Formats: sequence, structure tokens, C-alpha cells
Amino acid sequence: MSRFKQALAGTEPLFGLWQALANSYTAEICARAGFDWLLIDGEHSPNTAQTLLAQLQAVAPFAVEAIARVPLGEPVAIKQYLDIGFLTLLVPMVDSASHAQAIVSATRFPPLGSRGVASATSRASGFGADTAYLAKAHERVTVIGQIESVTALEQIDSIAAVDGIDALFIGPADLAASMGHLGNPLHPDVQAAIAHAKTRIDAAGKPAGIFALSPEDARSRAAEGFRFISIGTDIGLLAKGSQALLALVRT
Ligand code: 3PY
Ligand code: MG
Repeated sequence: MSRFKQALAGTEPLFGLWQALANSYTAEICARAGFDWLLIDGEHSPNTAQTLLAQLQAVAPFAVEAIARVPLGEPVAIKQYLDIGFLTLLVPMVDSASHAQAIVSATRFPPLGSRGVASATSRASGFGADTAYLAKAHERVTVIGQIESVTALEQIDSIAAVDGIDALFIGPADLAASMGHLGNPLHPDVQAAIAHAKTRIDAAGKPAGIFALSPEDARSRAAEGFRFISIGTDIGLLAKGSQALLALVRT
């Protein structure tokens, strides 16, 4: 079983930090802080395969799970992210069971799925040194789907039931937008939808994750039983920290 799946099966909530700076230096600093996981964002941040790889290498010495968010749930990105060595993928905008099945298929080599084969040339296989890689790769991968639209909410039971979708992560920003509350994830209707989604994910017996909107929100989400919770972003820390420092000096 993958490391992250094992951690999700434990009892302590796993706290993570969003990496949106697309930078290996800052990823290394954040890895040192002791988070359970870092989310390296290929959807909204200015990442390339090279910057993703550099961040993965920078955090490798630390006991932190490097989760990569692919730009979209399609095979080319999934293949490339797995080949460079990410073991855990967060896939945005998963709206149907058939999409979820296609995503899982893209993470497995035939006959289990449809992932294209690179073995001796992939970092994931230790550049060929790991001779068990092709046979074992699917056991090491964790696939997390994002629930972040009205359509996904309607389909949540069938999405959660897909074998190989290991966990589901609620994206409050896109969910709010999809519900007509752009920029207002704290709207009571969005909060109610999140609570409903959590009960459905629980009913499927899968771990639920969420992007918390503040430290207080993160603590409440942990108390509600969310298993993995993003508690901030690298950009937020830098922006707030730099503003606060200047405010201390410039009166
Ligand atoms: C969202 O809130 O839409 C995200 O994708 C991140 O949580
Ligand atoms: Mg989103």
C-alpha cells in the first residue's frame, strides 16, 4: 500500500500546505516545517515538468508527502507526473464516475489500465534500477479526486464508489463558483453542500480532504473528521509575513 494511503488510514488528521510559488527553494523550506503533505500545484501555478521535478527532488529528504495536482484529469499529464516520481496525485474537477474511471485507468499499466509505459527512462522506476516497478507501480499510487462542482455533488456517490479513487478532496472555491457564489465559499449554501459531501464520502468509506479557509476552519474540519486538510499556501505566508513585518517598522 502507498505511504500516503497508509497515513490516511491512521487516526491523526494530516495537515498540508499548498505550494503555489512553483519554486524548489521555498518547497524545501516548507518541507522542513514538518507538514504531513505539500500540494505542488500544476493546475493554477506556473509549473513546468522541470519545476515540478525540482520541487519533488527538493522535498525528497523530508518525511512529507509530495502530492501533485495535475492540470486536468487526462492521461498525458497523469503519465508525465507519475513518470517523474509523484506517487500521489490530486485531480481537479472530477465530475462523473466515468471520468473517475478514466483517471484511475491512466494511473495503471495494462492490463489494469491504460498508462503508457516508460520504465528504464523514468525517475519513478529509479531509471530502471527498480525491476519490480512495472508490476508494482499501481500499488504505490494514491489517486485523489476533487469534488468541486454542482455536477460532482450530484454524482458524488458514484464517483466515490470508483475502485482506485482512494480519497476525495473538496475544493471550496470552485464549488462556491459553481453554486453561483463566486468568491464566497463561506456562503451557508456552500457550507451545507460541503457538509453533505462529507457525509457521502464517509458513507463510501473513503477519506475526505478539504482546503481550509483559516486556521480556525482547519481545526473545525479536523474535528469534523476530515482526514487531510490544507491549512494555507506558500504565497499567503509570504504575503502576510512580509506585510506584517513592514507594518511593525513603518508606523
Ligand atoms: C478549490 O477550492 O477550488 C480548490 O481547488 C482548492 O481547494
Ligand atoms: Mg479548485
